[in-house]
Amino acid sequence: MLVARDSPSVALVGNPNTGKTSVFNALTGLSQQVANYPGVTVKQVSGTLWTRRGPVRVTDLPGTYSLAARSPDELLAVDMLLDHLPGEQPLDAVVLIVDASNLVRNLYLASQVLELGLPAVVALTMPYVARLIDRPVDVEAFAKLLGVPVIPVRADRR
Ligand SMILES: Nc1nc2c(ncn2[C@@H]2O[C@H](COP(=O)(O)OP(=O)(O)OP(=O)(O)O)[C@@H](O)[C@H]2O)c(=O)[nH]1
Ligand SMILES: [Mg+2]
Repeated sequence: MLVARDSPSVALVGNPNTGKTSVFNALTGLSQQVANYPGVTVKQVSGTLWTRRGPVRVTDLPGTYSLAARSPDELLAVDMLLDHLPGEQPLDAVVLIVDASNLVRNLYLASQVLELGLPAVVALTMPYVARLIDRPVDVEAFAKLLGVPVIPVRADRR
């Protein structure tokens, strides 16, 4: 796949089945497989997001529950984050994909990734589902708590 090198590099990081690939497809226009079960993405895939300031390299990663990887695909996601993947350029920023309907479970990885200190933004997926189950997320309070911007998205609707 042809992807701009030497442009800023951003990875989509999050728990399994949180909408990472849905966000990736929306940003890049590619059609990587999306399905409603964990473990769909098993290796890193990169694409290009065209912005007014030029191309950004966006990488979709397998899901992981923590930085202590327990499977080969989790390890790949963690290695990418820690700049341990040969041939991959270091990340300039991270987009944390957080499932609003599973907020507490997602906080474990989110806090570990934020501690790495890379510039980060949270894409809060499934906000509508969170409201349906009567657990809406206070986006402003959540952003204040994490110290990074939080953007609610309907990833499945681009
Ligand atoms: N309702 C709703 N569904 C979503 C949203 N984002 C993603 N989905 C659905 O959630 C499921 C998982 O989406 P994926 O994009 O495959 O998730 P992933 O994080 O890439 O999953 P893995 O690669 O297995 O870790 C799919 O059925 C999507 O259609 C959202 O914002 N709202
Ligand atoms: Mg995926």
